[in-house]
Amino acid sequence: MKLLYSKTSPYARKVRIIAAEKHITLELQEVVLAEPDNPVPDFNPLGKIPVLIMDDGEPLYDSSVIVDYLEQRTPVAHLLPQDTRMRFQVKRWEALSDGVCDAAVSAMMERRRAENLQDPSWIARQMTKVERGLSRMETDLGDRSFCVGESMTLADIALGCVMAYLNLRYPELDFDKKYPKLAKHYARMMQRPSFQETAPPPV
Ligand SMILES: N[C@@H](CCC(=O)N[C@@H](CS)C(=O)NCC(=O)O)C(=O)O
Repeated sequence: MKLLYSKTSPYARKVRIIAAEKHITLELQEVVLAEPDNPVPDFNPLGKIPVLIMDDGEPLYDSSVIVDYLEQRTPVAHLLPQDTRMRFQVKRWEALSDGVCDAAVSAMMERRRAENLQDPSWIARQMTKVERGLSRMETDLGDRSFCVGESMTLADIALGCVMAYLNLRYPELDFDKKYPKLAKHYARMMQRPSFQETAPPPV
């Protein structure tokens, strides 16, 4: 199986961590989305990464679909609880984490436009989603070690990818200081090889 990815994509990192935790080997193909002839649209009409190309050539996207596929592929290291209520709590953490990333990515794209073309109200609207999401997660995590239950799940992985991405793209906002429980959680996750091996390079 081949994963189209970039080193800074938080969604692709989530998939790479899940694969590492479940001992699933993925062939990695790094792509540059800014290059007009990048292969991603051939596999995902939305032109987004990650895309998983399965052994028979069929592509899977988006990241939450790929995660479900990897989870069902092997019983090694279950990252979604069997209990239905807990399972949907984990999926909600994933949705909130991905949604915070969506808003952060959207604000970042707007900030990259020429200054006279930027819409500050759009950036503010997206960053409000980021702050509301982080604030909810800080409250919900509290002083617990894991987002849901007593062991690591997809929720912890998705949350960890958010914090790293925000620190990479918005270092000046010092989210670690504002959300210390989330920062502590990320530091704990970073003790795992799967997190260390997939950490985004400094930009
Ligand atoms: N919901 C998608 C989001 C993926 C996404 O937005 N990826 C970004 C890279 S971090 C991307 O491919 N952006 C290119 C674009 O939107 O055209 C997922 O979870 O896979």
